Amino acid sequence: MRKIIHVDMDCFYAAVEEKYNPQLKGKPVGIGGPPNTRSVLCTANYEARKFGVRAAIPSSQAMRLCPQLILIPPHFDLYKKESQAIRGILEIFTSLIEPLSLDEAYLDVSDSNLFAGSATLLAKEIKRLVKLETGLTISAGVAPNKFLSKVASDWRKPDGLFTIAPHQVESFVKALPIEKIFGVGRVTAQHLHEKGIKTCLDLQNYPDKELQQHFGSRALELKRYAFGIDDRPVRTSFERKSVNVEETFNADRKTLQDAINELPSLFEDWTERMSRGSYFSRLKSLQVKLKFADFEQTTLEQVFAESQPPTLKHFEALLEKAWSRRNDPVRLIGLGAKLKSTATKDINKQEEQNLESPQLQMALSY
Ligand code: DCP
Ligand code: MG
Repeated sequence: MRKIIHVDMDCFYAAVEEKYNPQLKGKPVGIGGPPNTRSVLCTANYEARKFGVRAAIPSSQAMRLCPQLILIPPHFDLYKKESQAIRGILEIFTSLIEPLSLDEAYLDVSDSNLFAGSATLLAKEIKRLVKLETGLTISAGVAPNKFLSKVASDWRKPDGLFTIAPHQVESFVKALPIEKIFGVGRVTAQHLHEKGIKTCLDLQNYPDKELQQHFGSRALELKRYAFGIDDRPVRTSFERKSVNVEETFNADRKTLQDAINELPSLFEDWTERMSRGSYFSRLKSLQVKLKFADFEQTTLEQVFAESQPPTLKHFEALLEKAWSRRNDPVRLIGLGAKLKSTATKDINKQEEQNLESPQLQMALSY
Protein backbone atom coordinates (compact mmCIF):
# COMPACT_ATOMS: atom_id res chain seq x y z
CA MET A 1 0.00 0.00 0.00
CA ARG A 2 1.44 3.34 -1.02
CA LYS A 3 1.51 6.67 0.84
CA ILE A 4 0.99 9.62 -1.47
CA ILE A 5 0.87 13.25 -0.42
CA HIS A 6 -0.68 15.90 -2.65
CA VAL A 7 0.13 19.51 -1.81
CA ASP A 8 -1.55 22.57 -3.28
CA MET A 9 -0.95 26.21 -2.35
CA ASP A 10 -3.96 28.25 -1.26
CA CYS A 11 -5.01 30.99 -3.73
CA PHE A 12 -1.45 30.84 -4.96
CA TYR A 13 -1.02 33.90 -7.21
CA ALA A 14 -3.21 36.04 -4.96
CA ALA A 15 -1.39 34.88 -1.82
CA VAL A 16 1.98 35.79 -3.36
CA GLU A 17 0.69 39.24 -4.32
CA GLU A 18 -0.52 39.74 -0.73
CA LYS A 19 2.86 38.66 0.59
CA TYR A 20 4.66 41.34 -1.42
CA ASN A 21 1.99 43.96 -0.74
CA PRO A 22 0.51 43.33 2.73
CA GLN A 23 -1.92 46.24 2.30
CA LEU A 24 -3.96 43.92 0.11
CA LYS A 25 -4.74 41.61 3.06
CA GLY A 26 -8.43 41.46 3.92
CA LYS A 27 -9.45 43.09 0.63
CA PRO A 28 -10.89 41.28 -2.39
CA VAL A 29 -8.08 40.62 -4.89
CA GLY A 30 -8.19 39.12 -8.36
CA ILE A 31 -5.25 38.31 -10.62
CA GLY A 32 -5.76 39.10 -14.30
CA GLY A 33 -5.63 41.67 -17.07
CA PRO A 34 -7.75 44.83 -17.21
CA PRO A 35 -11.54 44.55 -17.64
CA ASN A 36 -11.58 46.42 -20.95
CA THR A 37 -9.70 43.54 -22.59
CA ARG A 38 -10.74 39.94 -23.12
CA SER A 39 -8.59 38.84 -20.22
CA VAL A 40 -9.81 36.18 -17.80
CA LEU A 41 -8.85 35.82 -14.13
CA CYS A 42 -6.04 33.50 -13.07
CA THR A 43 -7.37 33.32 -9.53
CA ALA A 44 -8.92 35.32 -6.72
CA ASN A 45 -8.48 35.40 -2.95
CA TYR A 46 -11.17 34.25 -0.53
CA GLU A 47 -12.55 37.76 0.06
CA ALA A 48 -13.22 38.00 -3.68
CA ARG A 49 -14.53 34.43 -3.96
CA LYS A 50 -17.36 35.42 -1.58
CA PHE A 51 -18.70 37.52 -4.45
CA GLY A 52 -18.53 34.66 -6.93
CA VAL A 53 -15.26 35.89 -8.39
CA ARG A 54 -13.07 32.94 -9.41
CA ALA A 55 -10.48 31.71 -11.89
CA ALA A 56 -11.34 31.67 -15.60
CA ILE A 57 -14.13 34.26 -15.54
CA PRO A 58 -13.55 37.42 -17.62
CA SER A 59 -12.06 40.36 -15.72
CA SER A 60 -15.00 42.49 -16.82
CA GLN A 61 -17.47 40.04 -15.25
CA ALA A 62 -15.36 39.92 -12.09
CA MET A 63 -15.59 43.71 -11.76
CA ARG A 64 -19.37 43.56 -12.16
CA LEU A 65 -19.66 40.88 -9.47
CA CYS A 66 -17.39 42.78 -7.09
CA PRO A 67 -16.91 46.47 -8.01
CA GLN A 68 -14.36 47.01 -5.20
CA LEU A 69 -12.19 44.16 -6.54
CA ILE A 70 -8.49 45.02 -6.72
CA LEU A 71 -7.34 43.64 -10.05
CA ILE A 72 -3.62 42.90 -10.32
CA PRO A 73 -1.78 41.79 -13.46
CA PRO A 74 0.13 38.51 -12.96
CA HIS A 75 3.80 38.59 -11.94
CA PHE A 76 4.96 35.16 -13.04
CA ASP A 77 8.57 35.76 -11.98
CA LEU A 78 7.41 36.11 -8.36
CA TYR A 79 5.24 32.97 -8.54
CA LYS A 80 8.16 31.03 -9.99
CA LYS A 81 10.47 32.20 -7.23
CA GLU A 82 8.03 31.13 -4.50
CA SER A 83 7.41 27.86 -6.29
CA GLN A 84 11.13 27.09 -6.28
CA ALA A 85 11.34 27.81 -2.56
CA ILE A 86 8.46 25.39 -1.94
CA ARG A 87 10.08 22.79 -4.14
CA GLY A 88 13.23 23.11 -2.03
CA ILE A 89 11.21 22.30 1.08
CA LEU A 90 9.56 19.27 -0.52
CA GLU A 91 12.97 17.93 -1.52
CA ILE A 92 13.99 17.74 2.13
CA PHE A 93 11.57 14.86 2.50
CA THR A 94 11.77 12.89 -0.74
CA SER A 95 13.08 12.96 -4.29
CA LEU A 96 9.93 11.23 -5.56
CA ILE A 97 8.16 14.46 -6.49
CA GLU A 98 5.85 15.03 -9.44
CA PRO A 99 5.09 18.72 -9.95
CA LEU A 100 1.74 19.42 -11.60
CA SER A 101 2.02 23.18 -11.81
CA LEU A 102 3.78 25.98 -9.96
CA ASP A 103 1.64 25.41 -6.87
CA GLU A 104 0.87 21.70 -6.86
CA ALA A 105 2.78 18.42 -6.54
CA TYR A 106 2.51 14.77 -5.64
CA LEU A 107 5.02 13.13 -3.32
CA ASP A 108 5.46 9.40 -2.95
CA VAL A 109 6.61 8.84 0.65
CA SER A 110 5.76 5.13 0.80
CA ASP A 111 9.30 4.18 1.71
CA SER A 112 10.06 7.08 4.02
CA ASN A 113 11.03 6.31 7.59
CA LEU A 114 10.61 9.89 8.75
CA PHE A 115 8.08 10.46 11.53
CA ALA A 116 8.01 6.75 12.20
CA GLY A 117 6.56 6.24 8.75
CA SER A 118 3.58 8.53 9.28
CA ALA A 119 2.84 10.38 6.04
CA THR A 120 0.33 12.53 7.92
CA LEU A 121 2.97 13.86 10.31
CA LEU A 122 5.31 14.36 7.39
CA ALA A 123 2.67 16.42 5.60
CA LYS A 124 2.16 18.44 8.75
CA GLU A 125 5.86 19.25 8.84
CA ILE A 126 5.79 20.30 5.16
CA LYS A 127 2.95 22.69 5.97
CA ARG A 128 4.83 24.12 8.93
CA LEU A 129 8.04 24.70 6.96
CA VAL A 130 6.25 26.24 3.96
CA LYS A 131 4.53 28.69 6.27
CA LEU A 132 7.74 29.43 8.15
CA GLU A 133 9.94 29.93 5.10
CA THR A 134 7.56 31.55 2.63
CA GLY A 135 4.80 32.96 4.80
CA LEU A 136 2.27 31.19 2.56
CA THR A 137 -0.19 28.43 3.39
CA ILE A 138 -0.33 25.09 1.61
CA SER A 139 -3.02 22.43 1.85
CA ALA A 140 -2.09 18.77 1.93
CA GLY A 141 -3.87 15.48 1.37
CA VAL A 142 -2.57 12.06 2.33
CA ALA A 143 -3.92 8.86 0.80
CA PRO A 144 -2.91 5.54 -0.79
CA ASN A 145 -3.01 6.99 -4.33
CA LYS A 146 -2.89 10.14 -6.42
CA PHE A 147 -6.63 10.45 -7.03
CA LEU A 148 -7.55 10.33 -3.35
CA SER A 149 -4.63 12.46 -2.16
CA LYS A 150 -5.75 15.23 -4.51
CA VAL A 151 -9.31 15.00 -3.29
CA ALA A 152 -7.97 15.07 0.27
CA SER A 153 -5.85 18.21 -0.20
CA ASP A 154 -8.97 20.03 -1.35
CA TRP A 155 -11.11 18.66 1.49
CA ARG A 156 -10.11 21.15 4.20
CA LYS A 157 -8.85 24.06 2.10
CA PRO A 158 -7.44 26.59 2.96
CA ASP A 159 -4.51 25.58 5.17
CA GLY A 160 -5.95 22.08 5.32
CA LEU A 161 -4.56 18.69 6.16
CA PHE A 162 -6.70 15.64 5.52
CA THR A 163 -5.79 11.98 5.50
CA ILE A 164 -7.65 9.10 3.93
CA ALA A 165 -5.99 6.04 5.44
CA PRO A 166 -6.33 2.73 3.58
CA HIS A 167 -8.98 1.42 5.95
CA GLN A 168 -11.05 4.59 5.38
CA VAL A 169 -11.06 4.45 1.57
CA GLU A 170 -14.10 2.24 1.21
CA SER A 171 -16.40 4.42 3.29
CA PHE A 172 -14.87 7.69 2.06
CA VAL A 173 -15.52 7.11 -1.63
CA LYS A 174 -19.14 6.01 -1.20
CA ALA A 175 -20.53 9.51 -0.77
CA LEU A 176 -17.95 11.18 -2.99
CA PRO A 177 -19.57 13.05 -5.92
CA ILE A 178 -18.45 11.66 -9.27
CA GLU A 179 -17.21 15.14 -10.25
CA LYS A 180 -14.27 14.52 -7.94
CA ILE A 181 -13.04 11.56 -10.00
CA PHE A 182 -9.84 12.23 -11.90
CA GLY A 183 -10.63 13.07 -15.52
CA VAL A 184 -14.38 13.53 -15.04
CA GLY A 185 -15.16 16.96 -16.44
CA ARG A 186 -18.44 18.71 -16.96
CA VAL A 187 -19.47 16.65 -19.98
CA THR A 188 -18.78 13.22 -18.48
CA ALA A 189 -20.41 14.31 -15.22
CA GLN A 190 -23.54 15.31 -17.11
CA HIS A 191 -23.66 11.95 -18.90
CA LEU A 192 -23.31 10.13 -15.59
CA HIS A 193 -25.98 12.28 -13.96
CA GLU A 194 -28.38 11.46 -16.78
CA LYS A 195 -28.01 7.82 -15.77
CA GLY A 196 -28.76 8.68 -12.17
CA ILE A 197 -25.12 8.30 -11.14
CA LYS A 198 -24.28 11.02 -8.63
CA THR A 199 -21.86 9.41 -6.20
CA CYS A 200 -19.04 6.91 -6.44
CA LEU A 201 -21.34 4.39 -4.75
CA ASP A 202 -23.88 4.85 -7.56
CA LEU A 203 -21.08 4.26 -10.03
CA GLN A 204 -19.84 1.19 -8.15
CA ASN A 205 -23.29 -0.35 -8.40
CA TYR A 206 -23.89 0.52 -12.05
CA PRO A 207 -23.73 -2.56 -14.29
CA ASP A 208 -20.37 -2.90 -16.12
CA LYS A 209 -21.97 -3.75 -19.43
CA GLU A 210 -24.17 -0.66 -19.59
CA LEU A 211 -21.30 1.54 -18.48
CA GLN A 212 -19.17 0.12 -21.28
CA GLN A 213 -21.89 0.84 -23.82
CA HIS A 214 -21.76 4.51 -22.91
CA PHE A 215 -18.11 5.06 -22.05
CA GLY A 216 -16.30 2.33 -23.98
CA SER A 217 -12.79 1.66 -22.78
CA ARG A 218 -13.09 4.38 -20.14
CA ALA A 219 -15.77 2.46 -18.27
CA LEU A 220 -13.40 0.19 -16.42
CA GLU A 221 -11.17 3.06 -15.42
CA LEU A 222 -14.15 5.02 -14.08
CA LYS A 223 -15.26 2.00 -12.07
CA ARG A 224 -11.81 1.61 -10.55
CA TYR A 225 -11.75 5.24 -9.48
CA ALA A 226 -15.23 4.80 -8.01
CA PHE A 227 -13.78 2.10 -5.75
CA GLY A 228 -10.91 4.41 -4.83
CA ILE A 229 -8.39 2.45 -6.90
CA ASP A 230 -5.71 4.32 -8.82
CA ASP A 231 -2.39 2.75 -9.77
CA ARG A 232 -0.88 5.74 -11.53
CA PRO A 233 2.70 6.15 -10.32
CA VAL A 234 4.20 9.40 -9.12
CA ARG A 235 6.30 10.37 -12.10
CA THR A 236 9.42 12.23 -11.20
CA SER A 237 10.74 13.00 -14.65
CA PHE A 238 8.77 15.35 -16.76
CA GLU A 239 7.64 13.83 -20.02
CA ARG A 240 5.71 15.95 -22.42
CA LYS A 241 2.32 14.40 -23.17
CA SER A 242 1.04 16.96 -25.67
CA VAL A 243 2.08 19.94 -27.77
CA ASN A 244 -0.60 22.58 -28.15
CA VAL A 245 -0.83 26.13 -29.41
CA GLU A 246 -3.83 28.40 -29.18
CA GLU A 247 -4.89 31.95 -29.75
CA THR A 248 -7.63 34.05 -28.21
CA PHE A 249 -8.84 36.68 -30.66
CA ASN A 250 -9.65 40.27 -29.88
CA ALA A 251 -12.83 39.86 -31.90
CA ASP A 252 -14.71 36.61 -32.43
CA ARG A 253 -14.12 34.75 -35.69
CA LYS A 254 -17.63 34.58 -37.07
CA THR A 255 -17.47 32.22 -40.06
CA LEU A 256 -15.75 28.94 -40.79
CA GLN A 257 -13.63 30.70 -43.41
CA ASP A 258 -12.54 33.33 -40.87
CA ALA A 259 -11.51 30.49 -38.62
CA ILE A 260 -9.66 28.64 -41.37
CA ASN A 261 -7.74 31.82 -42.13
CA GLU A 262 -6.25 31.66 -38.64
CA LEU A 263 -4.84 28.18 -39.12
CA PRO A 264 -1.61 28.85 -41.06
CA SER A 265 0.05 30.92 -38.34
CA LEU A 266 -1.07 28.53 -35.60
CA PHE A 267 0.12 25.59 -37.66
CA GLU A 268 3.50 27.25 -38.18
CA ASP A 269 3.90 27.76 -34.41
CA TRP A 270 2.86 24.24 -33.68
CA THR A 271 5.18 22.71 -36.29
CA GLU A 272 8.07 24.69 -34.91
CA ARG A 273 7.43 23.42 -31.39
CA MET A 274 7.04 19.87 -32.59
CA SER A 275 10.31 20.05 -34.51
CA ARG A 276 12.22 21.74 -31.74
CA GLY A 277 11.36 18.91 -29.33
CA SER A 278 11.65 16.15 -31.99
CA TYR A 279 8.13 15.10 -31.12
CA PHE A 280 6.89 14.01 -34.56
CA SER A 281 8.08 10.45 -33.97
CA ARG A 282 5.82 10.25 -30.90
CA LEU A 283 2.73 11.72 -32.53
CA LYS A 284 -0.39 9.88 -31.40
CA SER A 285 -3.34 12.08 -32.32
CA LEU A 286 -4.20 15.53 -33.61
CA GLN A 287 -6.68 17.83 -32.00
CA VAL A 288 -8.49 21.07 -32.61
CA LYS A 289 -10.07 23.04 -29.80
CA LEU A 290 -12.68 25.74 -30.24
CA LYS A 291 -13.91 28.06 -27.54
CA PHE A 292 -17.17 29.71 -28.52
CA ALA A 293 -18.20 33.25 -27.72
CA ASP A 294 -20.17 31.96 -24.69
CA PHE A 295 -17.01 30.22 -23.33
CA GLU A 296 -18.32 26.74 -24.04
CA GLN A 297 -15.59 24.72 -25.63
CA THR A 298 -15.25 21.65 -27.75
CA THR A 299 -12.22 19.54 -28.62
CA LEU A 300 -12.02 17.19 -31.54
CA GLU A 301 -9.31 14.57 -31.45
CA GLN A 302 -8.32 12.13 -34.18
CA VAL A 303 -5.73 9.39 -34.17
CA PHE A 304 -2.86 10.12 -36.55
CA ALA A 305 -1.08 7.07 -37.91
CA GLU A 306 0.46 8.31 -41.17
CA SER A 307 4.20 8.11 -41.67
CA GLN A 308 4.65 11.70 -42.92
CA PRO A 309 4.09 14.63 -40.54
CA PRO A 310 0.61 16.17 -40.73
CA THR A 311 -0.08 19.14 -42.99
CA LEU A 312 -2.31 22.15 -42.69
CA LYS A 313 -4.99 20.19 -44.57
CA HIS A 314 -5.29 17.70 -41.71
CA PHE A 315 -6.06 20.49 -39.28
CA GLU A 316 -8.46 22.17 -41.72
CA ALA A 317 -10.47 18.97 -41.91
CA LEU A 318 -10.56 18.71 -38.13
CA LEU A 319 -11.51 22.35 -37.77
CA GLU A 320 -14.41 21.93 -40.19
CA LYS A 321 -15.71 18.98 -38.20
CA ALA A 322 -15.34 20.78 -34.88
CA TRP A 323 -16.95 23.92 -36.30
CA SER A 324 -19.97 21.97 -37.55
CA ARG A 325 -20.76 20.94 -33.98
CA ARG A 326 -22.20 24.40 -33.37
CA ASN A 327 -21.61 26.66 -36.38
CA ASP A 328 -21.14 29.58 -34.01
CA PRO A 329 -18.55 32.34 -33.67
CA VAL A 330 -15.40 31.38 -31.76
CA ARG A 331 -13.17 33.41 -29.47
CA LEU A 332 -10.30 30.93 -29.42
CA ILE A 333 -8.79 28.32 -31.69
CA GLY A 334 -6.27 25.82 -30.48
CA LEU A 335 -4.51 23.08 -32.33
CA GLY A 336 -2.18 20.43 -31.11
CA ALA A 337 -1.23 16.85 -30.69
CA LYS A 338 -1.13 14.16 -28.09
CA LEU A 339 2.14 12.26 -27.83
CA LYS A 340 2.83 8.62 -27.15
CA SER A 341 4.62 7.80 -23.94
CA THR A 342 8.24 6.74 -24.12
CA ALA A 343 7.96 4.85 -20.84
CA THR A 344 8.17 1.11 -21.21
CA LYS A 345 7.02 0.39 -17.71
CA ASP A 346 6.02 2.25 -14.58
CA ILE A 347 9.21 2.24 -12.61
CA ASN A 348 7.65 3.63 -9.48
CA LYS A 349 4.69 1.32 -9.49
CA GLN A 350 4.42 -0.52 -6.22
CA GLU A 351 3.80 -4.20 -6.41
CA GLU A 352 1.12 -5.49 -4.13
CA GLN A 353 3.21 -6.73 -1.27
CA ASN A 354 2.53 -7.86 2.24
CA LEU A 355 -1.04 -8.74 1.47
CA GLU A 356 -1.43 -10.30 4.87
CA SER A 357 -0.11 -7.28 6.80
CA PRO A 358 -2.83 -6.28 9.27
CA GLN A 359 -4.88 -3.24 8.25
CA LEU A 360 -4.93 -1.97 11.79
CA GLN A 361 -1.17 -1.67 11.82
CA MET A 362 -1.35 0.38 8.64
CA ALA A 363 -3.99 2.67 10.04
CA LEU A 364 -1.99 3.51 13.14
CA SER A 365 1.15 4.48 11.29
CA TYR A 366 -0.35 6.11 8.20
N1 DCP B 1 -4.38 29.46 -12.55
C1 DCP B 1 -4.59 30.13 -13.75
N2 DCP B 1 -5.74 29.90 -14.48
C2 DCP B 1 -6.66 29.01 -14.04
C3 DCP B 1 -6.45 28.30 -12.84
C4 DCP B 1 -5.29 28.56 -12.10
O1 DCP B 1 -3.75 30.95 -14.15
N3 DCP B 1 -7.77 28.79 -14.76
C5 DCP B 1 -3.18 29.78 -11.75
C6 DCP B 1 -3.51 30.80 -10.67
C7 DCP B 1 -3.58 30.01 -9.41
C8 DCP B 1 -2.60 28.88 -9.68
O2 DCP B 1 -2.66 28.65 -11.07
O3 DCP B 1 -3.21 30.78 -8.27
C9 DCP B 1 -2.94 27.63 -8.92
O4 DCP B 1 -4.19 27.12 -9.31
P1 DCP B 1 -5.19 26.47 -8.28
O5 DCP B 1 -6.25 25.80 -9.06
O6 DCP B 1 -4.44 25.66 -7.28
O7 DCP B 1 -5.90 27.71 -7.56
P2 DCP B 1 -5.42 28.59 -6.35
O8 DCP B 1 -4.12 28.12 -5.78
O9 DCP B 1 -5.43 30.02 -6.77
O10 DCP B 1 -6.59 28.41 -5.31
P3 DCP B 1 -6.88 27.16 -4.35
O11 DCP B 1 -6.70 27.66 -2.96
O12 DCP B 1 -8.29 26.79 -4.62
O13 DCP B 1 -5.91 26.08 -4.71
MG1 MG C 1 -3.77 26.09 -5.35
